[in-house]
Amino acid sequence: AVDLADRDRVPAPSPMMSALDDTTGTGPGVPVGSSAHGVQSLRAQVRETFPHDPLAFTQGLEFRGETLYESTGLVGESSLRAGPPGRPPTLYAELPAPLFGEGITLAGDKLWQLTWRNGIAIERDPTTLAERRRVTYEGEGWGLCHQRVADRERLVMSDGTSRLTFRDPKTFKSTGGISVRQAGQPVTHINELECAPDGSIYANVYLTDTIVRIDPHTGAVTAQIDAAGLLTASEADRAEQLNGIAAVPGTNEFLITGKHWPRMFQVAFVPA
Ligand code: DDQ
Ligand code: CA
Repeated sequence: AVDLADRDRVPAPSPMMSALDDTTGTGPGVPVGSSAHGVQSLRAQVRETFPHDPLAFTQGLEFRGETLYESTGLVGESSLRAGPPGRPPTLYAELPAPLFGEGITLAGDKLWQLTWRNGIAIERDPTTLAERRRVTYEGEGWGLCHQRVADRERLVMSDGTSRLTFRDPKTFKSTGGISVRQAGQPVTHINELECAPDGSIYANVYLTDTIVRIDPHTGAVTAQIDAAGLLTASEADRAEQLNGIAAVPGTNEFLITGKHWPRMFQVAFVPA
């Protein structure tokens, strides 16, 4: 069973975390103005667009340097790709049936890739994508990200519920977790994750065009981001859900896309 006590510690988000928060003078987890639950309303402002493989059923997205890593799902179509954003991947690994690929994250010299209902996480070499070993876990695998903490590190994993499980990046063993809540209510279907440089966790909410920003100490949603309307109507007809968020290194911006989307969007989260 997952121990929900937050035994891990992460530093409080930096007061300089992003220009966005300067609009309120507060950071994640701090109530904004007189709003009862301190949830900021933000929207995704497009700064740049990139092509995206419309055959990719996107399940995980993360940058390291100038390399974008993307995992895809569906049985018989699951993969892991890496390369410059918007270009054909320079590295490609298949994930054969019956595995259904899900979230990925990089942690030092390891890349972890989840599977949906197979109960298997795969450790790979990020420089070649070669599989090193497999570990098992209970429950479903959805999103994954990696946080550097002052003197240690942890993985954060979602499973389709409101729970985020913390894991040791070396062993994949559970070290605790939190429950994502907004206005006191659990937020379920937490999907692809991004551990941002400011310490907060961003999450796609499955079957919605909403991204939530989560305080990693408490699980409280501190911002709700409306990312609807990025695709044209005809693009949206052929595409599925928004899923996939990656912090763009050296910026306050994010790359976001979706399952079978023909484009990716570099966006800033600005007041709605
Ligand atoms: N998840 O990525 C949200 C975790 C799961 C998406 C599942 C989409 C259904 C595809 C068809 C399933 C066939 C077993
Ligand atoms: Ca991500």
